[in-house]
Amino acid sequence: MSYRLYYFPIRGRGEQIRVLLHALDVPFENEHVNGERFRELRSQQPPPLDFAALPMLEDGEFRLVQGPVIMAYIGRAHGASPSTPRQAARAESITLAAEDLRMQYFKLFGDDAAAKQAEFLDGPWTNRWLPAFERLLESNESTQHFVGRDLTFADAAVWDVLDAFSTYIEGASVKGAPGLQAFYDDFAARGSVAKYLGARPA
Ligand SMILES: N[C@@H](CCC(=O)N[C@@H](CS)C(=O)NCC(=O)O)C(=O)O
Repeated sequence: MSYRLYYFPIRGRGEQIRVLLHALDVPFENEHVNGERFRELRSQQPPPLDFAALPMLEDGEFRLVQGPVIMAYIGRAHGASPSTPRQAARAESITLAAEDLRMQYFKLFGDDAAAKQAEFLDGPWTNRWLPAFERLLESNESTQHFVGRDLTFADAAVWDVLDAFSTYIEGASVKGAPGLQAFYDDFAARGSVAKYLGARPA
């Protein structure tokens, strides 16, 4: 039975999961949850959504929420999670950092979006986040990955949040961090990822 991913019909917090599944060539079904369906899911008893929020991954009878944990679950199930406890913890730590950055990203819309975005790009984006990710890549044994020598779920999590900024925040790019830029480009060029990116809706 293939996975079923429940998320709104946008990229948001669901996209890192879609990108990871494509990177691993793992088949899955998207359930694009509209407002009415979301209300229905929230009103069902017992509630399928533990915390009344999406994304949710269904794996047969098993349902899992919390994006970063879904990423780790898929990684562990499909050989994209480090084998030692320390390296696995590093991958989780980096995935949660990507989520921290994503939370900053969500705050950059709405009232005064242009001013908030410019301030973030001049400040934390340049001074904190790009150097942190660049440093992690440089200190890893392979500069193509964040942890170890092979693809892990942390790579997909970081790639996706960088992609959200690059796509939707005017002026955001990873050009100032050459190692990160190379990682970003290499990840997007992976066969199954490139195929998905070429076909996904805007
Ligand atoms: N920590 C959770 C956050 C989940 C979350 O806040 N999801 C949002 C969409 S990105 C949601 O369902 N919002 C609808 C609502 O809270 O009513 C995760 O990473 O999955």
